[in-house]
Amino acid sequence: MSSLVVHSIPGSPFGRAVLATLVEKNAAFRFVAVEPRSIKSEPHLSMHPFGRVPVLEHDGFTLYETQAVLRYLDRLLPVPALTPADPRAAARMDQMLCICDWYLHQGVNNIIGFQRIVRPRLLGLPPDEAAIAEAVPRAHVVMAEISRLLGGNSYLTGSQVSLADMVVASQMDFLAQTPEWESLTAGRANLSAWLGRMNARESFRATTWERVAAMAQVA
Ligand SMILES: N[C@@H](CCC(=O)N[C@@H](CS)C(=O)NCC(=O)O)C(=O)O
Repeated sequence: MSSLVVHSIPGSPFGRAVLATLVEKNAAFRFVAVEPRSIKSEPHLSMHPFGRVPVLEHDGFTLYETQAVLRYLDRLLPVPALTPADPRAAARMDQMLCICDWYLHQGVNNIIGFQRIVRPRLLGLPPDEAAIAEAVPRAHVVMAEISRLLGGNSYLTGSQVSLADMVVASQMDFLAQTPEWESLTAGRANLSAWLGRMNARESFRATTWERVAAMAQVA
């Protein structure tokens, strides 16, 4: 059995970034499903004191925070490299990872994605339309900037896939399941084309919500 263990919730975009990275690396791993209602209590808090997912365990080493986990995996499993060698492309990757944490997730996906998908699907509650409406202008700013930085490249840092694509595409594919997606990508065809490219990769086909839920059942 693999010594790499990912604890996450099926459907979690941050969790998906870790799982997709492991698939890109062709690494064996085990998936442990975390029950959403139990993440703010023990035993999960012993692994992640902030009560979130994902968490990686590797031979007694426990790590949380997706960026840290991805960089660890990229050093641990260096082939194929998911950090560009070129300093400017690497800087773009770092920038995209920060944009994802600070602007795409915070204030956009944790509002629109949460209200549209998580609340109805996992909590059985209706979306808060006012919260969504308030987040949409921020979402346009984020989408415009990611579209501008992507430009005519195949991937976010150039012609090769990187950790930035793993993280941003996981968030974007979540947002793509909401009715807001159409207006958010209007006039930004490069974003939809890039997400299509990402979704065609084995790493993304293997880590859809349904496929991760199925992993949880056999773990
Ligand atoms: N900064 C954390 C964010 C992780 C995060 O927010 N995960 C979400 C799921 S995608 C979560 O655990 N949400 C539960 C909550 O906020 O209570 C990371 O990069 O891993």
